Amino acid sequence: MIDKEQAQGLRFIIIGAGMSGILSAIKLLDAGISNFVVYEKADRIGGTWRENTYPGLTCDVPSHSYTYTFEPNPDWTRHLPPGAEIQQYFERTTEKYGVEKHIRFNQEITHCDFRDGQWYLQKKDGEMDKADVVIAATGVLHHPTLPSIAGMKDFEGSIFHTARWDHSAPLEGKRVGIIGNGSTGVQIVSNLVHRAAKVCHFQRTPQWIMPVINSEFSEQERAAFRADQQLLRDLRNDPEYVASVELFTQAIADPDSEAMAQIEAVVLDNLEQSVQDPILKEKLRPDYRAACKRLIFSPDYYQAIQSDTAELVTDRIHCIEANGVRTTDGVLHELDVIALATGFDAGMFMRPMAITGRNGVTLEDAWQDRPTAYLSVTIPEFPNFFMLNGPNGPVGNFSLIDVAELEWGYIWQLIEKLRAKEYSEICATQNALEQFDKERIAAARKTIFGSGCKSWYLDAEGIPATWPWSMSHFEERMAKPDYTAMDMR
Ligand code: NA7
Repeated sequence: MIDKEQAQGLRFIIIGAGMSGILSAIKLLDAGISNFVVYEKADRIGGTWRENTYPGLTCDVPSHSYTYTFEPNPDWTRHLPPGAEIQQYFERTTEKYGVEKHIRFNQEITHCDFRDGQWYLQKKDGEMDKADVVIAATGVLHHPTLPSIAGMKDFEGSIFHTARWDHSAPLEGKRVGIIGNGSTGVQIVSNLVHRAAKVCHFQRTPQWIMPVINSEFSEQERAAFRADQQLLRDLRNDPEYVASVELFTQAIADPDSEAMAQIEAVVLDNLEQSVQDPILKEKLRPDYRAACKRLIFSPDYYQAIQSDTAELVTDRIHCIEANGVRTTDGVLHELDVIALATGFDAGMFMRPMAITGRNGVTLEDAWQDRPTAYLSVTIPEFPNFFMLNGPNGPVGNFSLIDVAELEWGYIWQLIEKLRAKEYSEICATQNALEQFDKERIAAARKTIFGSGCKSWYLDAEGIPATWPWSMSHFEERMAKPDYTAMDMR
């Protein structure tokens, strides 16, 4: 039994008040720990769900699975949760669990330095704080990538990245250009074709589209969920969804599997059946394998792009001019608004924070070749510094909440060793990371992500940066730390 006084002696700092930072705070409070703060650079919680507010924003994971296991939500209105509802869910949950009073808003951490057994954190305003344990819950996709297209500054209408949506720009009856056709661009186009006078979708590379039904939960169903928690638990643990994640991750790991053949057949059939015009169909047909880029789950994109208000533009963009986008065929696509759905710099993780671990080792040293972390949560020479949704974890068409909860379970077991004062510094050994990296990279090259396409899953060398094995394997690895892989002092 850990002495309460002793345990309270450890001070925790969580960086980031998004999905995984809130999770960490709730878990600490649940364990009776209140000696912590959450630093958040923005003025509200929510992370990616705070920053993205574009029209049509939807999570492509089923609502009841994109939910903390301990906080089921009877009020989801649709099978796939709209972004605004997710933001509200996190706000409600933050309040319910009393996390808010631990959060320091508008406080960006710029430096973390490990000295004399403690982490010293410096904020942008120069103020310092210190902690025994740091949880980096800084998110994955939060640094927008702006394209370098000539003339962007000359555009006389509104132009912005989709994660910085300018809600003052009118859309109704306007001519809107969307550059990029990842999940973001596809969701925006599907929404805007019903509102704008014209939607030009600029596509550089076609995408495979997985059909999905996004039906509403009726008021009756929601009342039933409110009345019976078991119904919600059943939905959360829906065996069909759980099996589909396992099958999907197995398919990613083995592109020659029957599971991958099934995925390929479904997306191909979707294209063949949904798009009538043979010329448009060929423009939309990818020349790489399904799921190589993150699959787009969409109930209505093919319908949207065939509507009278939509135009798919596949000629390369030459430049942006005062009145629109000029493509290399010489055509000027006249526009009032341009949304840059051009994605994010997925290799940033905690950066631009400058982090220096034991013996002066910097994060830039540690990540010289690529962002890496042992089992995605710990880096050698960065003792008591743990990451949620860090590099090399599972990513794909499934819930990152589940991934963060599994990672927390692992991290917590390490923290318990610190709380019990068995050790004062814990991180992965260099050997463990090297071995993990070797095995991970060899497997990652063979995954579908490495089968010959460009995507945000790839690192600077073109190697998939993700967990290359099945979800059940990740669960096994997260269940109990392998202490021989840990440098514990
Ligand atoms: P993605 O999936 O990274 O998509 C970015 C899109 O932007 C993609 O279609 C790119 O084309 C396109 N792009 C990027 N730069 C340019 C330039 N310069 N010109 C034309 N087109 C360009 O980002 P999303 O925001 O859609 O989704 C990110 C994730 O958020 C998503 O996977 C979910 O996990 C949630 P390309 O394919 O590279 O030819």
